[in-house]
Amino acid sequence: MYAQMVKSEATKDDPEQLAAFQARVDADEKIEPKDWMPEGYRKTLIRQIGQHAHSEIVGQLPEGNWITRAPTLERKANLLAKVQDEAGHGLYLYCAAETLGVSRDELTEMLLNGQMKYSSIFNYPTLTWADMGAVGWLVDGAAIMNQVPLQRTSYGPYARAMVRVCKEESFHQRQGFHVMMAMANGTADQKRMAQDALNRFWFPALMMFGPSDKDSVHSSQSMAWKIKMNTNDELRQKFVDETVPQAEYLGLTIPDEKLTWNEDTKEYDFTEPNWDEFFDVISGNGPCNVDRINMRQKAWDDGAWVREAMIEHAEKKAARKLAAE
Ligand code: BYC
Repeated sequence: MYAQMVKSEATKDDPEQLAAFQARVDADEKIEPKDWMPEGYRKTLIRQIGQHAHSEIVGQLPEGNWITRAPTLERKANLLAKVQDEAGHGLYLYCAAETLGVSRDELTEMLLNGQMKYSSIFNYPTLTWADMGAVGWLVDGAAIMNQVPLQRTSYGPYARAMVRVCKEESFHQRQGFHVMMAMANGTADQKRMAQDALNRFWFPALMMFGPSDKDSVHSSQSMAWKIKMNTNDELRQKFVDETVPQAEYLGLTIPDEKLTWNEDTKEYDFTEPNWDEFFDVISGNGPCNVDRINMRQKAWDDGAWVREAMIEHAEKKAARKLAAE
């Protein structure tokens, strides 16, 4: 079922149709839901948009965990709004995926039975309030780095969803940085907590961009179709280059002894994340994978009566309309 729906495969499409499609993509024309598209293009989009939507929804869990424990009313209101925004992002993205002929229920089932992935980052726990700063600063920061170019992606509904998502993510990144500033300039204990959060989230944030280019299975085809605009390593490098000065401004130390400015490349040299850990986490063995999926399963089960009531209501309404005609 999953293989049929989202796994890319050697395409059997007509070469002329394929060439015409590629010419449209190369000319930066947007592909819209009713346009002809190669089956592999459709499946790749369902996989990527679905995974992105799931990440937004699962991503609410580590932060939602801190709403009741925010240190001030203002911080609580900000965090509440941020988590609510993530729900909205998930909904725009599920809607974009639905235009490709997959239902939200099917996508959710594939998340719950392990056939679809969500971002590796959300399998790490949020242990202290400083983690809310680190998540906003680094996780939303990495998400923006990846998503700003996706506003130019070839599939119209995805590109348009990204415009709004990016506006909100940039607010999220700033609220995270603001929390980090308060902690880094606070008491010695607060500064220690901020440093500890940076230590724990740095390498997982670098992993968000995906495996190194040599191990990325989808990049070349996805980039040819403009489903992806940059390679994983390009975006990771950009993230490091932009984030290092921010850490310096905070007076915090990036936990990488090899981090050095390279005068020749005009980029930072840095240590790669532990890729064995990354592959282990995306195979379901990270610290919080089981908890996250159990929470989503519970929410899905608890919401069943609402979905059923909505469908029944819609069916009754349609029957009444039909009877009146
Ligand atoms: N986590 O060939 P590759 C957010 C998988 S969070 C889990 O390079 P691709 C947010 C990949 O799926 C960010 N799995 O793949 C922020 C593939 O496995 P399958 C969500 C990962 O797709 C704050 C395999 O590894 N954003 O928004 O070309 C609060 C090989 O990788 C990861 C998006 O999803 C990972 N980090 O490139 C709330 C952005 N990396 O599917 C929410 C859109 C790789 O063959 N997505 N894998 O079994 C993308 O840009 C791309 O899908 C990726 C991966 C760059 C993530």
